[in-house]
Amino acid sequence: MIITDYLNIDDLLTEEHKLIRTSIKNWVNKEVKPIIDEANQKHEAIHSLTKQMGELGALGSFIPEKFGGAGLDQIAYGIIMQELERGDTSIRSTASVQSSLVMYPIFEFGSEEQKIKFLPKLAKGELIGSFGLTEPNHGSDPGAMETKFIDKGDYYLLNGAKMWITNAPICDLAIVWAKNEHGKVKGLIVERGMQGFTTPETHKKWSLRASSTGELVFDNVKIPKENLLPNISGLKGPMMCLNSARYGIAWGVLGAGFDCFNTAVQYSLERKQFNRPIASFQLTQKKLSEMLTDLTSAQLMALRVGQLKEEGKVTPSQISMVKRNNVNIALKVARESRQILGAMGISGDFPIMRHMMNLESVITYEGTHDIHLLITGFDITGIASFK
Ligand code: TGC
Ligand code: FAD
Repeated sequence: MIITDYLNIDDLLTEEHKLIRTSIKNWVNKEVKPIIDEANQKHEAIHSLTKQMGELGALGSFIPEKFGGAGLDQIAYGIIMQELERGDTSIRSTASVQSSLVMYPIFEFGSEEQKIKFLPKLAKGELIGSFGLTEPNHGSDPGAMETKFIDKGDYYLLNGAKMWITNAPICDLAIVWAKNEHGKVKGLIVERGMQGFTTPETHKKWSLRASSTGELVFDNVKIPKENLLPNISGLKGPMMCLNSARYGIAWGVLGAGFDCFNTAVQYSLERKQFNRPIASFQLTQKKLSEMLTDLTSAQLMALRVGQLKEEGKVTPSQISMVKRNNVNIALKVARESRQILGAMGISGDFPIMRHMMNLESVITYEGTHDIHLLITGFDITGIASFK
């Protein structure tokens, strides 16, 4: 018995949404699930699947078909993220960085030439992108970034470093946010092979072990002028990208959460202690009931925010609320599910510990749990408490 839709939320979806879900789910079952534990155990990233995600339409699903995207709506984007993260957060991270943090800014802020040059190849997974906002000294406060570029007439000269960047070591191009000589944040497309651009890998992670994470280091990198994103200025540029990615995460973590919950239900029905299935104990049923209630409320929030986003009515604070709430619920579900499995909960024979460790990154990246709480506090009171 697999429970994924306690309140018949399917009735609110279109046939197309359901078909997309089935196709991504089947692909995850066939291509991701069989290899994902070993990849995590060995701390090996699974880039080989990126092109297949492109064929499935999972990269830039909301980008118009004219530029190689699938031209799908925001709910479809959420469903794709959910099904990918049911497999593993690493695969969802690749799809959400590529879609929301690389293709989205090129589509929204880029020139026609940049869109034609990069978007179709990114949609196919022929090019892999990364997004550089966080720096060694600036995570929650990206507005204080130190990476900067100066206008040298024929080109821009870029110096600085970004840290904790998903897919940095394998990226073909990076969307890099840096300040110009007037202190304005601008977006640059930095391409692999540009002299002075290096991408050292970050090792020894206990989370997102099947994802490649690293730095973007710029040592006097000459950036051609046509690689500046012309149609955006200020911190709101990267923040708009984050709105899209944070929304996708709110759906993605439902996949991880339900995978943990269903594993725990199954195990509790089969595992016997004191001559009874552990599912028969009231304390186990309390855990399962609370988990399903929380996951169902998280589903409804994701769907409603998706509807508002599709209608162009969503606010960044609403997205902060759903990102924070849903990641928190998924992580709580992972921790409770692990307890239900007892010692087996820490084994790679089950997905729970892997999801739990991954979610420890998700609760921090794209804005920490506490930063999103403060964004909600700001929305309620009109007083920014983070500075
Ligand atoms: P603040 O003064 O509030 O704002 C500066 C300008 O930005 C605008 N803005 C937004 N615009 C659109 N959407 C949003 N969500 C926005 N948030 C802010 C704001 O209106 C203002 O515009 P303007 O025109 O008036 O200049 O900025 P602040 O310096 O006080 O910082 C605010 C704060 C703390 C909320 C924000 O910076 C923040 O959210 N910090 C968290 C940083 C973060 O989320 N980093 C994520 C890095 S990327 C990542 O983690 C990818 S993981 C990928 C994966 O593997 O899936
Ligand atoms: P800090 O900002 O140093 O925060 C540390 C603690 O202090 C947190 O608990 C935080 O909530 C708290 N804190 C900070 N300020 C306040 C305040 N004003 N009030 C109260 N508490 C506060 N970044 C990218 O740009 N691109 C990527 O692709 C990317 N991928 C990532 C992948 C992984 C696996 C991870 C782990 C991170 C990734 N990040 C990426 C970085 C991520 O966005 C940052 O880690 C995150 O924004 C937090 O920054 P920080 O780690 O520097 O923590």
